Amino acid sequence: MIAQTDSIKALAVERARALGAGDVRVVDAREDDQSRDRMRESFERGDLRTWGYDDAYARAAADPQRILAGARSIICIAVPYATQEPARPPLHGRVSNYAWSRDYHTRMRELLSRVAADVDRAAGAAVTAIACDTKPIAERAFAARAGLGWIGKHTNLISPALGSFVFLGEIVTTLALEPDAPVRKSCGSCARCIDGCPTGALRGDYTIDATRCIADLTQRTDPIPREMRALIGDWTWGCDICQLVCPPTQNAGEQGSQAFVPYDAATAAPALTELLQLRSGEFKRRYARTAMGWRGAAVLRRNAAIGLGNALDRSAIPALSASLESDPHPMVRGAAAWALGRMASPQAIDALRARRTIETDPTVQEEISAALL
Ligand code: B12
Ligand code: SF4
Ligand code: SF4
Repeated sequence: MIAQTDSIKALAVERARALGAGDVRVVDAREDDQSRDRMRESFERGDLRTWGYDDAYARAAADPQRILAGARSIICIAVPYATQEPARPPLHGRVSNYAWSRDYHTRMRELLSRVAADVDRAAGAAVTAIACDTKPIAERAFAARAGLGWIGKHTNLISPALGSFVFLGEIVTTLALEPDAPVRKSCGSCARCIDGCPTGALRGDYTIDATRCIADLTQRTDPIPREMRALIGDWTWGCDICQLVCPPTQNAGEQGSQAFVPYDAATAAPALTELLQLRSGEFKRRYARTAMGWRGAAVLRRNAAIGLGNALDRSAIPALSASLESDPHPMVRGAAAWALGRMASPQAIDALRARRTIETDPTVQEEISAALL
């Protein structure tokens, strides 16, 4: 049986690499107490309160048995995705590199299912279950224990060879595969991600207040807290700053394959005044196939308004005024009001005053009042 599991591990590694994995390692599937405790502490602090994670989630995410009863090993897979950022003209938003090509959930599922099917076939039985992002499993902790890399102060897993721009995926199996050794590395005295984070989300002790992270803020479906809006800068979706400044990630370079190159400049660097007009037809055509497609068009329009408010370019006032006047979603009208308040030019003030007399939604009324203060 040992010879058989050795050859199954080698098969899984070879197949995953052939399908785009940059590294593949195995960890035993025992419950990860350290990760459970760290998650609990994080949830108690409220770091993930926008996600509704709780104690039950921490217990489940630390225990691979919840994914597959009888689990004995996890094949942890890292797929590099960094490719070159396209040029961004003024008034164009910035999109995190994980979201500017085909949705990674779909790709990772394809890769993981194909490798898992090969493992099942070699074992002569169904011995696997796959996970990527959406299932309760502490992906970074298991990846680190498997030896794919170490968890950095920006809280992402850093592979010594690939950097941190890697997606993680797991094949949980009932087979007892030979585990790999963890990487003995840490960030040492480096603090570049902490200094670089525009919102102060990173504490420096390998924890994050995710409610301050731009990646979280730009995918909220409720209004972004007012005090955080200016800190978002030109990010339309996600944020890469803490990784772009990270030395091992810089040294790794752009190792994403052609498949991760942006669909087009409009997806990776959208013109914000156009994004402000985004309706469901164009949304489905352009964004639904990416990882920024899951929160809907109004969230992207809201983010465009915030980006324009931060650009402080008065040429955007007509577009913002039109949004304030006629966007069907109060959250977007509210963000447009905020952006116009940032401009504070006579034209922007006029638009706010005009809308104040006819706006019926109390949340937008409140945004207009705050913008006029
Ligand atoms: C919720 C979530 C978010 C939230 C919260 C992020 C966070 N840091 O917790 C938000 C929306 C902010 C987010 C942002 C991003 N995310 Co996200 N996210 C997730 C998700 C779904 C759950 C993470 C979670 O449970 N967080 C709760 C915390 C407390 O637990 P944890 O992150 O699992 O890990 C902690 C424990 O493992 C513990 N720990 C355990 N043992 C040890 C040992 C040591 C020594 C140390 C120091 C720590 C430690 O420390 C870890 C860090 O706090 C995972 C997928 C998954 N199922 O894991 C993807 C995931 C973590 N995200 C991912 C990505 C790509 C991103 C972004 C880069 C996207 C972007 N560019 O906008 C950013 C990165 C922002 C950042 N600095 O973290 C990747 C990370 C890949 C990688 N290389 O690490 C994942 C794994 C998805 C995937 N399958 O590839 N994400
Ligand atoms: S992704 Fe951006 S906002 Fe989030 S921790 Fe990193 S630098 Fe800060
Ligand atoms: S920037 Fe420095 S401290 Fe932050 S994760 Fe990278 S190596 Fe670690």
